[in-house]
Amino acid sequence: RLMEKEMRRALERNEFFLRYQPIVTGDGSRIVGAEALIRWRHPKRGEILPAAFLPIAEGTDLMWSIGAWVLRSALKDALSWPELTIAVNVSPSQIRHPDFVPNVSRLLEELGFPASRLELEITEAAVMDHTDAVKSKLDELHDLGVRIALDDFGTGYSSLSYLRQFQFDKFKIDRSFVMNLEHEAESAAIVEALVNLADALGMAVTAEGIEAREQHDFLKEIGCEFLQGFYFGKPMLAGELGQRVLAGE
Ligand code: G
Ligand code: G
Ligand code: MN
Ligand code: NA
Repeated sequence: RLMEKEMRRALERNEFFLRYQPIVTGDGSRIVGAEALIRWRHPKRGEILPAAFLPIAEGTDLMWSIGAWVLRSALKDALSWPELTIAVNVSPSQIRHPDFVPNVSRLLEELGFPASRLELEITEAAVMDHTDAVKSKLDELHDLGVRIALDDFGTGYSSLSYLRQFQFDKFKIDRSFVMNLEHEAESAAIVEALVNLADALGMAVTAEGIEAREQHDFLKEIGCEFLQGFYFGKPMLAGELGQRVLAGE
């Protein structure tokens, strides 16, 4: 429980912060969005990645508090980037919280933030159980104009049926498929099929984890709509992203 107590204190002391990773057009020429990624600036341990602390918060009211902080902070930062879509990750327990949809709706109103510029990233784990309850919440958000993306697509075990059941606007091709696509015919074939699937379903698609030029060349060739990865930009501070946007990237 030590970590949980520390996290509560971290929230009070403002030790959490967000990095933003750019999302670019398929040709790589323009930044059209950014994904908010939480970090913890620990007074003794330095910068801690979410994998080391979010799993401990998940399922407790702490995850709700952290999630609400992330949403508010990301939307406030994104007010400075009026052309960008801001992507925010939502945990399974967060979406199940009774105040989730009202909270999103209140925040958009309070900040005057256009719903269409907010994209919520949901994993399969979040839609797997309590399917009906989650579906009606996603429908409500969708009706508000918020965009819904299915994150880490292809890594779960029944992704395709989720595409039928839920009104996702986008899916994000997991980086495990992109990582080796220049060396593995299977990975390349899967990525190409997924890009075609998005097209056939009228959905947007982002390929994640692009690190090499060969990977970009392939994705450009097959017409992948959006791209994200270290090759185009690592998760960076809000100020750095702002500079790149201002520079017309
Ligand atoms: O930031 P990093 O690349 O280390 O992210 C690791 C994982 O943590 C990713 O799966 C990402 O979705 C998740 N993550 C990062 N920031 C947040 C957040 O603000 N909320 C939730 N629920 N997950 C996050
Ligand atoms: O929410 P999601 O699981 O998609 O979180 C994105 C995670 O992927 C973050 O931890 C981010 O730092 C990481 N990431 C983004 N681009 C790359 C990349 O090009 N290579 C690798 N190895 N990780 C990446
Ligand atoms: Mn994500
Ligand atoms: Na992902």
